[in-house]
Amino acid sequence: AFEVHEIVVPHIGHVPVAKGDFKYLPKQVQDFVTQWVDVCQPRAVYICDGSVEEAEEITAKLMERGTLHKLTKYPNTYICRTDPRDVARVESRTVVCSVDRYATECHTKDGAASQLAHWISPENMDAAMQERFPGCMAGRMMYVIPFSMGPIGSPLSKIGVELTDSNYVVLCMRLMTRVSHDIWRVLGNNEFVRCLHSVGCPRPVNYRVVNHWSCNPEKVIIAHMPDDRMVVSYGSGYGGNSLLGKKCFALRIAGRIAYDEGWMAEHMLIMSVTNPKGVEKFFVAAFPSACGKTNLAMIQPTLPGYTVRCVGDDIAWMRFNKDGQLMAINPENGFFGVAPGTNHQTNPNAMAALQRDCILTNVAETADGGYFWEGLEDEVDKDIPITTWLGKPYKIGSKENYPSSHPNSRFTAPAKNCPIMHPKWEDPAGVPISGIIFGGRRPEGVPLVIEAEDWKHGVFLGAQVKSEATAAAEFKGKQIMHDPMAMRPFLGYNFGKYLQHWLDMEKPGRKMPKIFHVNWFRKDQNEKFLWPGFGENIRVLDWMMRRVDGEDIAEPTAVGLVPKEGSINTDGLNINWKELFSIPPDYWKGDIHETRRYLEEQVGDDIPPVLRSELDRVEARVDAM
Ligand code: GTP
Ligand code: SPV
Ligand code: MN
Repeated sequence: AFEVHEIVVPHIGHVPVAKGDFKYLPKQVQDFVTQWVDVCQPRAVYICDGSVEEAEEITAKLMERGTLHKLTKYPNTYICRTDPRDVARVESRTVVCSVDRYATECHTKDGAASQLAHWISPENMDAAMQERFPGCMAGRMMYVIPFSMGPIGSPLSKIGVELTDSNYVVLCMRLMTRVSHDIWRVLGNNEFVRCLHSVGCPRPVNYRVVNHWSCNPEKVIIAHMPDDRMVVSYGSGYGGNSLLGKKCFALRIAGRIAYDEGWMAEHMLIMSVTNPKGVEKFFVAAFPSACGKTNLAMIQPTLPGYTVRCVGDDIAWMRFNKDGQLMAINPENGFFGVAPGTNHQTNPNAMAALQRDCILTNVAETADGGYFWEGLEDEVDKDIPITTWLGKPYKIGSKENYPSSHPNSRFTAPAKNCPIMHPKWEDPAGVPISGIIFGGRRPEGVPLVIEAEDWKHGVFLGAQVKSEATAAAEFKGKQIMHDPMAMRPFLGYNFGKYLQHWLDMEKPGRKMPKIFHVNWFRKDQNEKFLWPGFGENIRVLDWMMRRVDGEDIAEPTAVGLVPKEGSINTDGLNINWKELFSIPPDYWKGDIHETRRYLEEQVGDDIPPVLRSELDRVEARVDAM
């Protein structure tokens, strides 16, 4: 005879804990999980520990379901095709909740709709959640992901917990942030950023799921509650909409924390350049989405004797230390980079990072189990059969089923895969910043590089940033859009206050970095780029380094300082200097008036007086051109 022992599965309410020890979680996390288990009603709860075994288990599930597909050419590398309706950030459904509308939005002129952060009232926020979250995880697993933005336990790092019903999100969060069991110990009784995500497809699902990718495009919302340090996202599984540590936490919520605490959270790469004399300087650069941060952060310099090393490619957290030096850390742990255009010519260091342990989303696949996208034509067998991101056959050079990959298809790669990571990329003290670079896609009128006259003028240069729309969000066509500081989609509070915060960074005793604006994307009459870009951008970085050292190689113009003719090394390039650096008066008159119109409409009475006087000053000079 034998006794039957009941296996006791721990429960949260009536919901079983499938993995992990709920009792081990800090009390405030237990409360957070319990609260949302009650609302979302998952079939079970899975507490992630970030281990390799866990990733293998989840990967196997995703392969079984058909969401992930193994690429046999590279170890531990997978391809994922989303529902074609869920391929980019959705700016129009990204909102910030505050009691006071003007904590989030500016006092726009005549009540014009805000393009710089979208406000949602607490009442409408409650209603939006009531409509979506009750029962939204029915029949699904709720994953509890403990993560750190920045090295675990470092004083500048911040901890978040994401609850999600997407196992794709679990795998990507493991690559993009630090997910670990150690988080619970480091967190102790402290507060954390609360992140709640659901694809919005409770079971039973009574409609066709496209590509085994669950999402709910009609009901998408990405909402932020900066006062509660909380992010709520529903309906999309894509990148910036679902990997809540990234844009939602590290920019929108952290931006607000940074405002309160006197530091900065910016959409910036971090890199260093070492010149042939062995002198190293660090730069950060803010370009709008899909405008070249990843590429610049990893460039292979074409000038001999120069070395570039990468600290980060998308987000910088920065603060002045007690010596008045601006220090930057990269809060991320991986790259979520634009695939098209990436190849061994343009970005060999990214290609090196894509040789193992990656997830590729919405790219094409070659018949021999490799990845393919626009830009890799010369790196695969010309006749090889290709399957597009939509599952259609494709041959290189053919118009049929072109493009093979979605223009916003992306790779997710661990940072440690990149061969030029800076030895200090995880240094808790950060790296010292000498220069801040703004830029955008400006086919017309804007010279290769402009240097700000001082900090105030630099803040104005940042506020002036515009760029052609890209596939990173839902905008159609190549319209030129304002994207001040490359932060339009990522603001978590009133943009006028954000500008004032930038101005307030300048204080006696602080070494203010020089500020620049670059444009790799100016075109000639035949629509050809005037500048070769990529590795050749080292020539502009070299000029900036010399400017940081005070070399007399810049001359004043109405819009800022520009290189004296010949002061950028263009040896071996076939460059039309005049065209590349010209500042056409008519273009700039139109542009500065349009910028005034934009700032007066969108920022209105919230324009800081100092910034308004910069606008007046530059406009008067341009009008006199
Ligand atoms: P997010 O990840 O969306 O924030 O974008 P990002 O700023 O990191 O952009 P990324 O470096 O991925 O560049 C996007 C596209 O711009 C790619 O298709 C690149 O090939 C192209 N690109 C990058 N640098 C240059 C350059 O110097 N010249 C030209 N012509 N194109 C470039
Ligand atoms: C961007 O759009 O700026 C990105 C990609 O870096 S996402 O994470 O989707 O925001
Ligand atoms: Mn980005």
